[in-house]
Amino acid sequence: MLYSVRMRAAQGGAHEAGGKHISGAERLVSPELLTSTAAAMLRRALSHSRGTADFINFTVETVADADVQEADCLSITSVQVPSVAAGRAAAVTALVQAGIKPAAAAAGLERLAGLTGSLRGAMLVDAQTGARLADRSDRGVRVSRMDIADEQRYLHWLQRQGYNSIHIREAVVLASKVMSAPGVLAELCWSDDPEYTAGYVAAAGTYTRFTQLKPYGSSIGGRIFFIRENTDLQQLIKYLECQPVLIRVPAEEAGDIAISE
Ligand code: WAQ
Ligand code: MG
Repeated sequence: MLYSVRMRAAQGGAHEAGGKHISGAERLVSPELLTSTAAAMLRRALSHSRGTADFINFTVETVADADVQEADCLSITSVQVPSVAAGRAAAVTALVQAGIKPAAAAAGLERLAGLTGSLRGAMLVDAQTGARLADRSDRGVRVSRMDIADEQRYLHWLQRQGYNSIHIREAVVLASKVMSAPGVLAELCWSDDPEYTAGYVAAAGTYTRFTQLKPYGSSIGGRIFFIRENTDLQQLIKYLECQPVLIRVPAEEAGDIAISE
């Protein structure tokens, strides 16, 4: 049995009462890690660069082992870009390579860049037309009930590639679940943390980081999932929100670690 632990924190009241989203986190942990996981989330919500939360919601639920699916971890590539404009142009190119129509890729980027506040979840966007799908206005679709299968191996794997930030650690797990969903072609994301300018495009097994997708100091970030035509949106949203998924570190890397230890 595992526990799904979810936290969302806001300032100025609950999200549903118009509060500003401060922080959120999703984990899927064994019973012995439940208390420490929840305590770490609480600490995070209370000291966040986006501001101090005055509303914090926790949800803890058991998940039966038989209900858990597995999915492969994306591989990570980093692209240094000289400016936000260059990063955004490179991100659009990566989306087009992933099969998103150029106009839809550009429209998706404009949707993120044009937000006036951060949503709690992701926008779904048609990969052909750039139209927003299943619009839930400022709520979006919150991906939940996912974690890494073997955390120590994952941290080791990340560290060997020079990645230590918690932003990357969490985003790769989220993007790996999203890319395992039926109908998702690609994801575009940048952080809502004002000091964090990097973002990524996930597509076709790869998580491509761009060092600058957002100006320093901006606290508006977000996520867009580009959806293939004829996708059953109800089924997709159910998978993203509810299906428990554990992410496996790539097999050959795991083999390397086993040999070197
Ligand atoms: N499901 C859907 N959307 C989410 C979720 C979720 N579980 N969590 C966050 N979002 C949306 C929400 O609109 C946030 O405002 C936005 O994404 C950004 O969330 O160096 O830190 O947690 O490799 O601020 C990218 C890492 C970090 C780039 C992304 O996102 C790198 C990050 P944040
Ligand atoms: Mg954030």
